[in-house]
Amino acid sequence: MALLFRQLLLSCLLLGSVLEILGQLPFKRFEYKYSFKPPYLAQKDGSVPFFEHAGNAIASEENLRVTPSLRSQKGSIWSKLLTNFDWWEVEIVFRVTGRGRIGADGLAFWYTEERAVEGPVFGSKDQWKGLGVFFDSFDNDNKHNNPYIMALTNDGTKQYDHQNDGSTQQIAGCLRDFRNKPFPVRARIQYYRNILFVMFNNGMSNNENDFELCLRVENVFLPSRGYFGVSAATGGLADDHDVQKFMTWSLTADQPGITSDSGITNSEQQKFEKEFQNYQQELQKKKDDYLKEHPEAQKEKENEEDWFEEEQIRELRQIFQGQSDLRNLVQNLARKLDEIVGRQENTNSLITNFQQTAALSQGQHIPQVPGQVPVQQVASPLQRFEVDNILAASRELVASTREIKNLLSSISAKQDQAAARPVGSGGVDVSSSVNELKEGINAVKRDMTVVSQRVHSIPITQTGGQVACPSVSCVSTTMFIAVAVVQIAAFLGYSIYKNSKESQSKKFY
Ligand SMILES: [Ca+2]
Ligand SMILES: [Ca+2]
Repeated sequence: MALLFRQLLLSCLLLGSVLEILGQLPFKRFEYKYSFKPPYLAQKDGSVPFFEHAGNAIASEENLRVTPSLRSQKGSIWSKLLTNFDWWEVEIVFRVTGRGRIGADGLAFWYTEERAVEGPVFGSKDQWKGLGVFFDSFDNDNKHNNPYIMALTNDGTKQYDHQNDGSTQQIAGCLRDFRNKPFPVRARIQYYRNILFVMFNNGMSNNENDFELCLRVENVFLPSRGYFGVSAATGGLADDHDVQKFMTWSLTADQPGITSDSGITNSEQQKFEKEFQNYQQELQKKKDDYLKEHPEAQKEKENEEDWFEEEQIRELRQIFQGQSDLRNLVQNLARKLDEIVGRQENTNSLITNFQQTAALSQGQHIPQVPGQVPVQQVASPLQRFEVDNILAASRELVASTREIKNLLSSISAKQDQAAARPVGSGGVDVSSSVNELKEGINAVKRDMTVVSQRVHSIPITQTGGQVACPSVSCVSTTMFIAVAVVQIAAFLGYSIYKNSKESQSKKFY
């Protein structure tokens, strides 16, 4: 009960906070001048539009290798333009890969007043003014807490404490492994109304929206305008640090173009969109031209991936994809179950409230609201376990009815048997035989009496003073005994015949 109540309370709180968040959700606008992504991330000359990369960074069509996996490398890429919006969200899609179990040093995202100055903090300048979000691979302080993600703000006075992995300087952080993942990892860094959010997708699934919260800090005050940058460094150990996408959105409280607070109107937005489309078309045209000139390049590119995928890796990838799909399915199921449970609990609480208020307001609860109560009763959803109980009970009922039926039919069958079975092996049959015997004997007696009466009633004809036998017929004693014996023998024979017939018929049962 307490658990149920707690769940209910939690879901209510969650709903409340979701509604609150929905009310506060900013409007997003993609800022292509602060973004890069494939295809055609880099142009023919190796430059990235609106960005500038430096150090050991190499740009290709598909990604930007901030550092290759060589010792003591430093590389960076910075937006050329200063931001022209207050709040923003940046999503970086990247990979940190190395052959070793441990890698170094890490990758950093920057939003700073200054740009493109090489230095010791993941390849960039120390004592920065603004925000750094570090993906620190190497465990300098040996606390077994790396790879680690952390956010550090700096007003230009603090020096990064490399030896302790900046553990005392961070404003927040989370322990997440981002090295050697099957899919690119993603970090979503949002700065809106002085709240800093970092969401992280650990690249264990190919679901692009599989983000989890890494950190959330309130009252973060960053320079109102700044440059975006990414830098990376390697040390004695080395990883490849590859950025595949860097996407920026400006965030506003009001829908752009409707109010003038953000200074952006509908026409401006359309202008930007058109400009972006033109740019994309131009880029596409140039690429197509290039491919026309070098058709072999396209083929090589297409086949490259097949060449590099070994059989084992492909198998592993397929297994992993299967697992990921399963995981997604399970996650979806869990989400749906939560949803259903939440809905049921909400409905239950509503019904309980309704019943309580109805009971409190009036003693005559049901007729008071004739239209609603039956509807509520009909609509009241049963708990899952209640439904199960009812089903189990009905199953039991059916089973017992069946048993009773079987019992009844067997009883009636036995009755029929008993009725059809004329003689059993018990004393009843013997006594009936005895009775029949007695009756037979009685009949014989009666016959004898009748005969003797007849004998006595016959008029005596005197022949010389002697009583003579009647002339008609006169039964002698031997004759009488012989008749009696024949009768008894006949009766016994019939009796034996009857018994043998019964025993034959019993064999059928
Ligand atoms: Ca470190
Ligand atoms: Ca550490």
